[in-house]
Amino acid sequence: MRVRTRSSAIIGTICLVASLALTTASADEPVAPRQAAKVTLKEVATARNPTAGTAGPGGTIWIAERAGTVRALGDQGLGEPVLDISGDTTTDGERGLLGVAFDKGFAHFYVSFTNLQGTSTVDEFAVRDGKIQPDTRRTVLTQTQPYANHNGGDIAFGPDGYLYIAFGDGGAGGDPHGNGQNLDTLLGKLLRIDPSGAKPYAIPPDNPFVDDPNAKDEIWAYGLRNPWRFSFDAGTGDLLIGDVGQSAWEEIDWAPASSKGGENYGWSRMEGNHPFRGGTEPANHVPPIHEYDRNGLGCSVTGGYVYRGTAIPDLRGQYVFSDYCDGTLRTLQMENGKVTGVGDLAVDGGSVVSFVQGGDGELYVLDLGGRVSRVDPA
Ligand SMILES: [Ca+2]
Repeated sequence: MRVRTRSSAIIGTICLVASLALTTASADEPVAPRQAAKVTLKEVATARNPTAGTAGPGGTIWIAERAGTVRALGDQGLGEPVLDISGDTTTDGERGLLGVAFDKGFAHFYVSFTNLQGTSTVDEFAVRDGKIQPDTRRTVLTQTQPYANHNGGDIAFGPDGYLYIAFGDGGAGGDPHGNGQNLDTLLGKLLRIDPSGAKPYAIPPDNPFVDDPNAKDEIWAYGLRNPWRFSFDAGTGDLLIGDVGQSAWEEIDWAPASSKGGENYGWSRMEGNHPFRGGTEPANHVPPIHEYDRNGLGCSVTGGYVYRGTAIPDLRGQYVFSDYCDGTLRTLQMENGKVTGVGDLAVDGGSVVSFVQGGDGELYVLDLGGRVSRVDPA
């Protein structure tokens, strides 16, 4: 039995915890609640344990299924697999096919999965005329995993044209290897690479740690536990990360489009805004823009997207996210990286494992149980 809390659509103005050096403790002006968006979930397909998706060529949505297949959703529904790597992955622990992405112009398709040894792997395929070219497959990047959980695995191209890869801290519990704060490992990080710049990939010259011999050049941001889903705001270019908490606090992290990278999101010295197991707050800690505890709102945050579609005008500019354990679709209203209102859309997406943003900006919700739903106006 899942514990569920239905909050009112707009809880109202909230003030962020003002305990952090980066936060100015000013009395925020109250913000008038906006008209709550009225939505419904329109089931558009049933997939087999969908885990991730991305906008594809020709207005399609490409859906990754955990066991290793990818299928395209179009006007005729969900087609036969356009890719099958099920012989190269397993679904034990938190493993499987975990992320998919196209580069600009749909020239290449990328898959992020754990291989038969559990190693996180990002592979590339060339795409011609909207079709994957299987014989062009190559491995871009790998990362061995000490445990079967916290693989992260989401991938997406940023507005800068670089490929971002999210990796969890390696797993077990409490980050036993201290990977989150260790700049000499790719675990517990958000990476930024240029897969077209060299083989297997190039490092963007303005990555934040390229001049630090003790830090991996791929790192864009660090201090992450299990950044299961992240996205870029299609309107502003801002980065939003849903970082799954250990046992107490689920969080949403944020960086502006103008960021030069190098953000330290705190794990495992901090869980959300709270010192973790006696940890001290890093001086450069970037606190979450939003956190919630596990007293009813869920147990594992699923990051989503800032809505930039046209079908639901009242939802425009709001960040839509959910929780795997409580599939209520929730919203953040934001101004310049500050949350000015939290609410929910009063619809249940099931075991929400991921969101997908269509090429038209409309949002889809993936229920690991199979349902693929579009967020439609009610
Ligand atoms: Ca954090």
